[in-house]
Amino acid sequence: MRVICLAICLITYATVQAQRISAPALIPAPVEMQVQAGVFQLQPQTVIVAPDELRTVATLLNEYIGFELPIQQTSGAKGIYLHIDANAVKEAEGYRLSISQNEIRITGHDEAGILHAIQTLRQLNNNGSIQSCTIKDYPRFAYRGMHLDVSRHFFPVSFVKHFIDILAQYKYNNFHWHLTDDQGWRIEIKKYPGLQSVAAWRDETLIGHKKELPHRFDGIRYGGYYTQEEVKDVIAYATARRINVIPEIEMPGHALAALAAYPSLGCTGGPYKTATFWGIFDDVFCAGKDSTFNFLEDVLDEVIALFPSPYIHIGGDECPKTRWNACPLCQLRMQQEKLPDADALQSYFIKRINKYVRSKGRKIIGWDEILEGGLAEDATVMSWRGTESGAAKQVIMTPEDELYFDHYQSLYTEEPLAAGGYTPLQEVYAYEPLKDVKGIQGQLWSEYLPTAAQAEYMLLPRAIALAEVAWSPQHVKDYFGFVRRLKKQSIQFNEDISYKEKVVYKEKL
Ligand code: TNX
Repeated sequence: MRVICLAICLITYATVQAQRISAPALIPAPVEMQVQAGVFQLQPQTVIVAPDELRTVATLLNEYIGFELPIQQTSGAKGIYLHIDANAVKEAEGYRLSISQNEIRITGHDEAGILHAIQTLRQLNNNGSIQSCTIKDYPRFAYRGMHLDVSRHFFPVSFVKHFIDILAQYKYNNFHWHLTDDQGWRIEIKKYPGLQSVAAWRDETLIGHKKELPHRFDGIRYGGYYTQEEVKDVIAYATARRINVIPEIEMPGHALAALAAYPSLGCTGGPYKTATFWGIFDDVFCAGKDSTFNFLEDVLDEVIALFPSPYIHIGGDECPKTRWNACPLCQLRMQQEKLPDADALQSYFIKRINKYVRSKGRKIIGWDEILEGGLAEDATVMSWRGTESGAAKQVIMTPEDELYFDHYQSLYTEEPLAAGGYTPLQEVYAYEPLKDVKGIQGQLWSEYLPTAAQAEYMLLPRAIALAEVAWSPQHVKDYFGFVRRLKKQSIQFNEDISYKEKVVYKEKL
């Protein structure tokens, strides 16, 4: 009797262990998954069966799994079948994936759905063995974004593509490219060569804290910009991965680099220098001169021609009104337009640009300051200063406390210098937006990120936690389960994350 009991116990234990071992570590966690016995074994004779319009997606599948499987339109014996069926899969970007020993079937609502399924398959692939399972999956939020500031420090195209790869891998669908700021203008605008020769450069490599404080001045000219050909290349790369690229051209504030090249665009006429320290600067685009709007419209023309994104980000944040209040042309504009104060002038500025962008068939996104003085029609707001979204109808939550990845992520004493703030992995994971929003986005400001390696260090694994918040249904959220899955996957990003997942709550500091 005892022997039988022991045998049953051992068998049960072994089964439980087997199930545990075989439970695939997927991130973001899918909506529903049933694991079955057996595996699909990738073999050289395996074929991908896909209609012609899914050929590029099928090519990516090959790239991701490291095989060169033939892609054909008719069924094969042992195949991976891709097809789009919006009736079978109702949710935008959703997919169904079924894996048995004989075949893999992927049905997507759309091409994005197929691609997300392929990313899941990529995570399931274990040296050619793919666990049998069925998965039903679709995103929680329509907008899942990650931002990268390339102004404060400039990152090469190769890194930008790598960044996009990471986003695609974790089912993000928007890349917010912060291209201009006080410390450097990073996109080629053919009509204004000064943006390339002057605004793309500053006198120091690293960015100092404040003008008044001494910092490590090295006097080495620093900068760079993306040519329009490079921009096109990045957009094509992202588009193939179903990631929309949103360009940000900052206005009316954070404009010092542009003013350094074209001083007449400021209220005082300069001279100005591209900033070598971070913060908020009084010199901004002059709202009194029509030439400012002409310049910005020319810039937007080139930007719109390059970027297919339905949204163009126009900044709108942190614009001091010091110069406008002292500028006769701005005062005149306020009188003519019957604007009660400089906040209303900012609102006039954004509304005028909004009108222009809308006339080109696009919509604007702005940081939450664009709510001040009245919101421009149909504008989407990125809410960074709080968890409230104010009057805007379309809101993307970007709260600085939880979703700024330039903050420290651990209390490890050897953490590299970061912006103030402490945003550990668990805090990112725990983030829940307050109300019905369009989506959420992580921010990677780069004042303290002089190298691509450091940018990636700050990005991971927080962007992976955010991916799960953005994609997976709230009821499957489980921080410790997430960390277990992350550790299984961490081989992929080749880093020991053990200290990054240890949490000390802010209240205890
Ligand atoms: C605020 S958030 C900024 C950025 C800085 C960031 C530093 C926002 C719209 N503006 O200019 O880089 O803080 O954390």
